[in-house]
Amino acid sequence: MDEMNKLKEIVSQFIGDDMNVEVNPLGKGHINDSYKVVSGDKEYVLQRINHNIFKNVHQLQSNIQRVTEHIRKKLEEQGVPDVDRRVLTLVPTLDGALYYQDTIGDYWRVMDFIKESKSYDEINPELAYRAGMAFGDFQKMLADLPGEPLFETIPNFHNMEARLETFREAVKANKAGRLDKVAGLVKEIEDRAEEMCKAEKLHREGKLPKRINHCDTKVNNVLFDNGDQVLCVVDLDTVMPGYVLSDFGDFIRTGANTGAEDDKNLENVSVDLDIFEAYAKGYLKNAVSFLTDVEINNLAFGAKLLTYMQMVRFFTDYIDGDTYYKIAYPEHNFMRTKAQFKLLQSLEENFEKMQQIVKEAAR
Ligand code: GN1
Ligand code: MG
Repeated sequence: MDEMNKLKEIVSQFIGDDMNVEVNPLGKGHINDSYKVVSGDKEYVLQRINHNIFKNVHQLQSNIQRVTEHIRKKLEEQGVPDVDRRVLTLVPTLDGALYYQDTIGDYWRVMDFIKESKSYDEINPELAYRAGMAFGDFQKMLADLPGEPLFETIPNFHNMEARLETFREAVKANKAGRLDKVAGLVKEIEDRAEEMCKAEKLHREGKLPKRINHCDTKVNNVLFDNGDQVLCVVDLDTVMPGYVLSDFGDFIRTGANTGAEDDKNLENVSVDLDIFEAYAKGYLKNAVSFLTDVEINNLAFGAKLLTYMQMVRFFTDYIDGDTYYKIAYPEHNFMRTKAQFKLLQSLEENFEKMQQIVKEAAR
């Protein structure tokens, strides 16, 4: 069976047979494969879940189901109009399951496509302000999720100590033989290691709580409508307990970068303080009521931390021989590493200003 027929056969498990169904690639994720499906006047997103990375698909899907149902209920209670565009909706298989496993063992899921929506890779301060409010609201809505804690879909996902351990093992093993030319950057990582493990330390001391976080607050995980108002946040694979500074930091890492995450021209890469400020104001508008002083005082640190963490993750994958992230060319992970390092340096240079901005925004 060719690839397209295979995709159509998978779609039919969720929506039944449709001879005229259209399936096309969608989005820029580094992990899962996404497709847009059109069947009559209905539109869906089909995704192949990367099972090497999300080892327990059942738990993953159950998290998403709980999170989306909880948010849906809140929105309905608040009388928010157009709820179907304000939260993701999982489409079960015809047998009522939240995912489908095909004959070669791949896992698939389907969601409703959110109509007339768009995402941005680059934004302006006004959009950053709205995105900040959206992520603040997201954390707030999930604060009273009933029942068991959510599963950690990827254990130790934003745990810097664990990430550094994995990094050091990769350096030791030097599997792809790439270490010689990158020794300088290994030192840059080690020089900052202690500072960057501060969150775990604060947590152990009981000073920094874990809350339900999105854990992939990339700028393009926010959907806007045609009038540039936020519809909802998407990509809920990693919603799990974590530090709020992570969610704050990952948005700044992606949304307040004047260049791209993998920019080949490092001159393009730096922090845009106007976007930083707008996001901080929007986020804190909705979140200041439930955050502690320690959380607020560490938001700007979160921007450094998540950039450093992403640098470490790309670098680890490069040293390992590119087994985790999809790459577009052989040195892609190294380019990503260098671009994240450049951003980190810019964040370090501007750290005092960022601290001041957060302080003002929290008033
Ligand atoms: C991955 O696939 P995507 O773009 O949603 C990664 C994030 C990284 C990001 C870097 C499960 O997200 O943690 O920050 O790439 N997701 C996972 O661009 O590892
Ligand atoms: Mg993601």
